[in-house]
Amino acid sequence: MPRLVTLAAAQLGPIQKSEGREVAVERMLRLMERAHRRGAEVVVFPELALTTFFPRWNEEDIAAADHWFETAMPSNATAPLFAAARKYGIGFHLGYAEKTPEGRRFNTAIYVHPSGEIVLKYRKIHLPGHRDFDPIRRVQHLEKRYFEVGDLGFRVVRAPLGRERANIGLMICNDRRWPEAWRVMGLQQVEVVMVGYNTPSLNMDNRGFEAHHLRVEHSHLSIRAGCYQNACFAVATAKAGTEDGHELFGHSIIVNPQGEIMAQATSWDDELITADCDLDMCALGRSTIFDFAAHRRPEAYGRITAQVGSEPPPEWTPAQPAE
Ligand code: CDV
Repeated sequence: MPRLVTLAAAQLGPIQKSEGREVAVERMLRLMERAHRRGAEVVVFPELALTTFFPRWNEEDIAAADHWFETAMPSNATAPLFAAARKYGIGFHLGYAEKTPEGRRFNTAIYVHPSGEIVLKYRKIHLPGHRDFDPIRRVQHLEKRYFEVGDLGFRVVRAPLGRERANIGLMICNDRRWPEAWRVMGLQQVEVVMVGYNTPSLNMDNRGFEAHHLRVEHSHLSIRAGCYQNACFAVATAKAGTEDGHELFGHSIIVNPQGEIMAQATSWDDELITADCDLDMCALGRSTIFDFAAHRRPEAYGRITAQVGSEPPPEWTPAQPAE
């Protein structure tokens, strides 16, 4: 018997700076209802799904950005999402900005069981961008200013997913580009990775040339490789379209353990894509080419955890000095 689950990526179109959570939540509720009608058992929403991608806006006083953050989950604004999960019997993934009671700020994602209970929480570890206003950049990316590095690691939990139980892991946006994040979860036999993202259509660093068409390619390449090399599915969901003049690409995808794209969004707006996923597909890779117990060689991987930045290799010099 296949272990079938129907997974959905609920891509969101743009959310403007002036729009409140209730606008986003209303749109998300419509997507949940659509997911229910299509038989989806889990819906994955993007990173920072409740607001515009606010790290592009500079606030000298970080407290002035507090209105973008959630101090409780669920809150009054997000409670309808939890109620919809119960009504439809659907689990969901939500990305949001979290401010803890101690005043710590994180870029956070949760996976919520259809009962409304939070099964798994993740706080983004790879924070791209910079801490201070950068005059060279076309658009600011101040994640390092607004968020602390996540302190929950890359945890995987076995939990109900539709009628099955599955090994579930979460990552957020830039994490998808780091093989280390995937492998730490692969080592916990992850079967479904949920990842939301906000990625500008253009490289905003303004420090070199990255062809426009390769932006999506690099995102898909990273997700497909992560799935293949760790024998898992991924649901990767974008916030897409133009927010206050700043374009984010869409192209949300659902990927299988062979690295194949099973479904892909084609708009840069609210859009639901679904795929029927047999979780037993994870067994092939995990028991053959990526049978970690048989083939990994951690004794050769010391640099991966011992070192952060790269360093130049030693210079080769010929044994015989040139005449
Ligand atoms: N939100 C993100 O983490 N975005 C980054 C961009 C800045 C490159 C990403 O990796 O998609």
